[in-house]
Amino acid sequence: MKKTWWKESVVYQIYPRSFADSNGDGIGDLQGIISKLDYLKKLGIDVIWLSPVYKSPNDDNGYDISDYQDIMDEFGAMQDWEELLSEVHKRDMKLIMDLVVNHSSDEHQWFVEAKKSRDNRYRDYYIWRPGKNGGEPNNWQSAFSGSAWEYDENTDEYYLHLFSKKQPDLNWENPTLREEVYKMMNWWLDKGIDGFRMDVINFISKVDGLPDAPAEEGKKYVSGHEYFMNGPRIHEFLQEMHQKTTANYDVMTVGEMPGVNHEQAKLYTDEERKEVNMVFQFEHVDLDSGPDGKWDLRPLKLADLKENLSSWQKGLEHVGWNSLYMNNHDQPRMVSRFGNDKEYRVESAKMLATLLHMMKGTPYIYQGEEMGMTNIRFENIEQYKDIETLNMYKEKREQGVPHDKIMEAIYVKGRDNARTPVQWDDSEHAGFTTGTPWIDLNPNYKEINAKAVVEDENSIFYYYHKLIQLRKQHEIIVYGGYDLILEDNEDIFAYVRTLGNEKVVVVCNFYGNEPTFELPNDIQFSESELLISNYGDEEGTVKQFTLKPYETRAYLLK
Ligand code: TEU
Ligand code: CA
Repeated sequence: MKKTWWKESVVYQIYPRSFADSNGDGIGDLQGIISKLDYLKKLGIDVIWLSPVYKSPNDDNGYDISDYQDIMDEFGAMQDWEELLSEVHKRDMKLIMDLVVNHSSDEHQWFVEAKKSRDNRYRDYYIWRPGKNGGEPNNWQSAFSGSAWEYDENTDEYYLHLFSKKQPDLNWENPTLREEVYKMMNWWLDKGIDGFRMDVINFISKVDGLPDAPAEEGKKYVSGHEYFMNGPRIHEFLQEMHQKTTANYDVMTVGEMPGVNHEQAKLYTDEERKEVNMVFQFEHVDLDSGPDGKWDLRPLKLADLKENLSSWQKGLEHVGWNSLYMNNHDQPRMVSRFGNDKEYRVESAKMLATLLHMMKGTPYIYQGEEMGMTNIRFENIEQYKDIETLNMYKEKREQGVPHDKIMEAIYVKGRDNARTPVQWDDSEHAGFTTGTPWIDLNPNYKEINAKAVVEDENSIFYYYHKLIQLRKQHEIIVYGGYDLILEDNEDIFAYVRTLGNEKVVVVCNFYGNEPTFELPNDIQFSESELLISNYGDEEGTVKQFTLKPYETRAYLLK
């Protein structure tokens, strides 16, 4: 397996709106990020993934772009961005940008033109269709509720939007549009960025004819995902994109791919195929969703998580590459979702971090994860800002679903869980802003904040720092093989990494019980070294020990 910098790196995701506000308008910005670069350097991360900072009306907080080559007013100006890139590089870190080209904003000049007439030269940059039987062209639903089609009276046609009606899908069947995208990508690459995270990039190839999806009882609109996820030309488009842009630079690419499985991911990330370096998969963050999607809550079974993460580790063990994440701006906070954010918040945060960072792949840390930030429970719906949440709330209330039932789903799965301002210290507004924050803070910022963790040598922050250092010190953590052990144990997630005559045994207790770990007899060794643990007063040996609640240990065996 070829050694490369992006396989050996740890990435930190910044959601700029909620990261740090430098000018008191209550909205995070680029100068705010610059002021925190030393904190990130201290954590030890290598790469920053910056969620969109381009001009946007913020219908979907920047994932609706109205100018791909200019900076959002609220975040600053292009010279602020140039300063950020230079300050990141000065600290020997790298910066990757978010590429959102499945759709643009409806306020992008291309769409403003396209709406003017059916024969406008930009018309086919988007996906327009006449209505059918007096309604939408097909029965697909938008990810943000309702139909995936919006009627345009002026030209008497509908346009497709898999997300909000202000996010019209771009028409990748149009080679002129594709060339526009590649030109824009090269413009950013020539500025010296170190790669792209590609937003729902496996949605860009749709099935010809955009057929109706099979109807579902009692539903006017249905997902239709089989007609736009991993579509017929997706590999062709990704290979063309790579060949015309990133192939010419020493950069990394990670494709966000809802609905991808590990067999498909092997094709997307096989280095011989030159498509993307790695993908963000969703299977592990869908295990606690029922058949009706994310809001249909289902308790997570550890057995499912063990099976799924292991299938990805084995699936891409020799060809392709994994991303390793449990948090981002779309997912609830991992310590609340997979751990215990009450009496074992610190222990379980460290246990989850160990589980991920000792696996094979590139780890991603989401802002605030390194201090164990938790989910939020706002009392009223007006405190929530996310379009996905607000549209769902409105739709379900119209269907007569009780307020409290909807709020329960929002508390567990809402995206605003990850979008409350980063908690820098225990001063007013947690040091995020001197003004009124665009979204309320989590009141626990008094106890959970960056100042507190930086001052506490036993904090989650320094635990992540140590995990990052271990990855640099031990090649086995990056390039070693993976094997699940104790498959049937209902409390413990344990696995072994192997490289040459070395092994790393990782043991994670997922609950508050106190199970006993026994090393399988077929794992032979002559010496063992404890690499990391979250309690610090280890009893027993790697061959057998009893785990405390949410205890984790990693041993190096030779
Ligand atoms: O997310 C794609 C996506 O599928 C998410 O909408 C996810 O499925 C959902 O949010 C789960 O709650 C990307 C961006 O990460 C997201 O922030 C954008 O809203 C979306 O694309 C549209 O650009
Ligand atoms: Ca600001």
